[in-house]
Amino acid sequence: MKTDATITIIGVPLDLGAGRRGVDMGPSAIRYAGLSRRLAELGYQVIDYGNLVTPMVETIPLPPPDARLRYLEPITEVCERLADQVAKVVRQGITPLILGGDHSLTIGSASGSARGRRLGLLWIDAHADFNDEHTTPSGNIHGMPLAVLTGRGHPRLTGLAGRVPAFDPAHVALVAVRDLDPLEREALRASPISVFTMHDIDRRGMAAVMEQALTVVTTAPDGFHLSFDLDVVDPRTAPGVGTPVSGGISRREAHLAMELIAERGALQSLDVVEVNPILDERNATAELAVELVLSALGKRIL
Ligand code: 5AB
Ligand code: MN
Ligand code: MN
Ligand code: MN
Repeated sequence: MKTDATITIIGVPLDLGAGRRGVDMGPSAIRYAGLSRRLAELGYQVIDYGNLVTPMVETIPLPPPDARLRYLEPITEVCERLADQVAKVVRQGITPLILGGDHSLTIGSASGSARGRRLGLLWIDAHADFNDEHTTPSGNIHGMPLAVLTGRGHPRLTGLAGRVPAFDPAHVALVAVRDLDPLEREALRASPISVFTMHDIDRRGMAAVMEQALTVVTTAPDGFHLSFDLDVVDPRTAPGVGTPVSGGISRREAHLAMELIAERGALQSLDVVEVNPILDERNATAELAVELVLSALGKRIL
């Protein structure tokens, strides 16, 4: 992407897909860390669309304790509006940058970006987010978006791109995963998705893993969508996330991944999700999110 291009920021203060409060404040924290100004310094035209209206958990009925798809209705409604907004921005030739919010929002952002075109999907996350209502241990929809986007899940969610699946699993790569639920693991092993675990990164290095992952997602004809869950970074570096898992990638590995994404020149849209300012230390995770977005959009040290 040329660094004089236009970027539209869309905040999604959604936390209904997560098991705890706080990620609804992620978009504010990322903006507070200087996102717009830093993107403008890099040369981009920046349009901040503001936040989508999202329901607050206190204002809607609590789901039953055994719910398998907690808050399906309000999450679907937010994802529909987000998909429409993202598709509209894409039609104008503008790159959408979506700020989360919990990871269920990517059902909307990635589906909207994939409307009318064939994109790859690069998922960088400690988790696979590959559960459905039968495999989930929590009922939380933020553990399901990758399954939904590759065609497995509730029909209200799988169809938002205008076709099912929104993404061909042969064009999907999952990077730096280290925490899988037992049934989710079985589903992932049976799927054609290209999975690069922390073990692969330890053995082969981030550069080699990312080159291969990027080759997978750029076999799609129209570029790719990036979904970046901040919990992929080690919690010592990124403490402000809802579901921390120790043993994550370093700050430099995260930057390298983003720099290699920029070098490919095929990124069409991106989201950064799961920043939880309540659990953060002096906004460090939101600041890291900004730095990583800049690297993904072409910032160079020299
Ligand atoms: B995240 C878990 N697999 O399904 C589940 O942060 C955690 O978007 C999901 O990656 C974590 O509830 C979702 C246990
Ligand atoms: Mn995660
Ligand atoms: Mn996730
Ligand atoms: Mn999380």
